[in-house]
Amino acid sequence: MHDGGVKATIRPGLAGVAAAAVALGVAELFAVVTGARSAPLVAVGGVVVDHVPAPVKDFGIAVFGVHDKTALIIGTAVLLAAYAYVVGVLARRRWALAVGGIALFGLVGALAAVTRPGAGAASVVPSVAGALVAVAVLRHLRDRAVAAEIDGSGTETYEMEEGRRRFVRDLGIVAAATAAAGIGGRMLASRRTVTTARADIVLPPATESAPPLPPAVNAPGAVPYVTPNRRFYRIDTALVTPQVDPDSWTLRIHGMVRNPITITWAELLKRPMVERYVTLACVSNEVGGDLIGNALWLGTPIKALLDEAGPLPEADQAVQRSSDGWTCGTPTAVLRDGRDALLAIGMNGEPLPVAHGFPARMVVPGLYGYVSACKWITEIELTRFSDFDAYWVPRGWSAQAPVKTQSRIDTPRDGARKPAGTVTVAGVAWATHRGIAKVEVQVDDGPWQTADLAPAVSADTWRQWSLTWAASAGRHTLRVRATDLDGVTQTPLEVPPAPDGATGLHQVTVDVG
Ligand SMILES: Nc1nc2c(c(=O)[nH]1)N[C@H]1C(S)=C(S)[C@@H](COP(=O)(O)O)O[C@H]1N2
Ligand SMILES: [Mo]
Repeated sequence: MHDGGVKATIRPGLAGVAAAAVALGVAELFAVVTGARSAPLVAVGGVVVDHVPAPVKDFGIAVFGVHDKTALIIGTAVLLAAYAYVVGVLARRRWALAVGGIALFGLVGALAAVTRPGAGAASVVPSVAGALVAVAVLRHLRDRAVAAEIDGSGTETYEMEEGRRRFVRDLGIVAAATAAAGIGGRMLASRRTVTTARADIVLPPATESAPPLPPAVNAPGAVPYVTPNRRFYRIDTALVTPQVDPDSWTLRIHGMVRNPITITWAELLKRPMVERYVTLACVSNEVGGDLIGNALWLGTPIKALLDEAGPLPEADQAVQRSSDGWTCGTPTAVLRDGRDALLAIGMNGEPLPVAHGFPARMVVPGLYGYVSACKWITEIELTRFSDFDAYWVPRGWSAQAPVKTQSRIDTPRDGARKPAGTVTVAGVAWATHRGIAKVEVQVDDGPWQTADLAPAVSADTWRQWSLTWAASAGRHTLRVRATDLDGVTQTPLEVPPAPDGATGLHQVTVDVG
């Protein structure tokens, strides 16, 4: 048996990867104390999220959905493993260089962590501790790996075999320690989440209830008028969901105001609370996409709070800031024009789910989420559009973005097969805050046929629509368009989501017969 050049790099390489893994595990443990966002993988991932170049228009644009984030963390981990492998190989002959490699890793993690919004000096601790542990572990495993190598004579000795056994054993111990640190860190961190605080909350009764729900379209395959929380789309830049304890939460309204105010959770609960159905839409929604949902929100009208603070006349932008430093800017005038712009604490009868902004978020009818719907909100700063660009603006998105008139076919699905005869075509249409006046469906190149509209509780929600179609055998294309209450019909012109929302008509192809 020959233990030649290949294995001579494999063992040190594995030692490097193991050292990196245990470093991350140890960092995770320290991050229990210093905050989840100070863990190096999350901190570096956060920096990457914030610096995705604006021209990368097809990647994650104005959105980081749940999947983008998982992909980012896995991608970062794979890159790190490759780096650690090289450091491990270096450690065999050029120890100082390997230590330099680890120091660089620690430095990058520490720098990322300490520059994240809300970070303090302690944020460097997980990266530094991880790097120190990595040096010790790598040194030990490297010695084991070297002892397991065949020397120049090429003959295998009992010592070498024993050395290999020891290497494998110690690698196993390191792997177990990594898993223990990682899992332990997770378990400890989950005890520090706000899930328990949320479970203890009793929402105040609404001082004004939402109108009763109108009869809905219940065709099989139709999307319900109210989106259940667990099915509500989730979009944000947060790699770890912010944990904001209501007991220490405050909302500060400041900047260009006559009377800066700060309210606590207890004070918020004493304010008038209205219940409103409002449809929330993401600017990154493609035509026919599902980054939209309708919920019953419980919240206090933000207008009254702003009025107390007294924005100066020049303050045309209300910048909302979340606990993790994300910002969005809403025209001050929109928040005060009488629409149901809410500082919301309840969603479909429950406290806000943590992923949807617990304990408090903004909901503003008529504007895309990235310019209005700040989750985990802690601050509203009155300023001017000419003085401050919120998070997505320097990344190529419009500073102002009312929701465009859109419609979607939910049933039949694209590519469906249907027997000839009567087929119910149904979907939703929205022009939030303007309201939907009409929905029409076109089969192939036929005339536009007017669909039935379900009643909506207000202009601030989407409307369900349906149409009975006498389907003949063959392949058909169904197309939908909506007209809003301003009389404007949805444009067939196709534009992508950037910079201020996609347009075009949704269509599905159905095989009948
Ligand atoms: N703190 C914070 N709030 C945020 C975002 C974010 O990245 N961070 N994204 C916004 C965007 S782009 C949208 S579309 C909505 C989505 O809200 P939801 O996840 O509750 O559906 O939240 C908005 N509020
Ligand atoms: Mo969004």
